[in-house]
Amino acid sequence: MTRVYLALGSNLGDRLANLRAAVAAIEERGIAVTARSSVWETPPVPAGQPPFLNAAVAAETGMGPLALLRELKAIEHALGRRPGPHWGPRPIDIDILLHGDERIGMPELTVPHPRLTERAFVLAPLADITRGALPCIGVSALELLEGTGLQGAVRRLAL
Ligand code: A4P
Ligand code: MG
Repeated sequence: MTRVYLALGSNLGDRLANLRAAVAAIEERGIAVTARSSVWETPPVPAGQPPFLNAAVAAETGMGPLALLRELKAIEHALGRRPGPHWGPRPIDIDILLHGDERIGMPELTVPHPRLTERAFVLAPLADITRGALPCIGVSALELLEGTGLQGAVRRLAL
């Protein structure tokens, strides 16, 4: 079994229901969720679209990275995600942040997630469920979050 960290984001429809449905679907597909962050309200990047709710979960899975990506894409589709503009509004986005200590650089999958270290909307939830140095990265999510200078822009909604 491998410990993975997933980032979830929604800025269309019932955002909280979308996040909850995504976590339920992840578990239904046999990916055992072991920790979940608070829900955070975050300004959209880039601006000009509705604000996001973001969260992160830790999970244990026997799936390899590509099999996991396929499952997550199927969940996104089942929850109403359809191809749209890159970085455009979406009911649900599920990204693989980390997959054990694997480094992957394929056209369809980059792990650790390439923008992980610079995004408060990823790091604030990730800091809820991790302590100490992140695998592959060697720095804690909290330190990275402080480094963004954007801590004040994201807001914790619920524990
Ligand atoms: N892909 C490559 N690496 C990964 C990975 N580690 N995890 C590929 C998941 N997918 C990965 O993703 C496009 C392709 O990236 C996938 O087909 C997969 O093969 P997508 O989800 O279809 O499209 P996207 O989300 O628009 O692109 P991307 O690159 O995932 O965007 P980001 O960087 O995730 O940005 N602002 C706030 N506040 N909160 C957000 O959650 N999210 C985005 C999306 C932009 N702004 C945001 C938020
Ligand atoms: Mg994505």
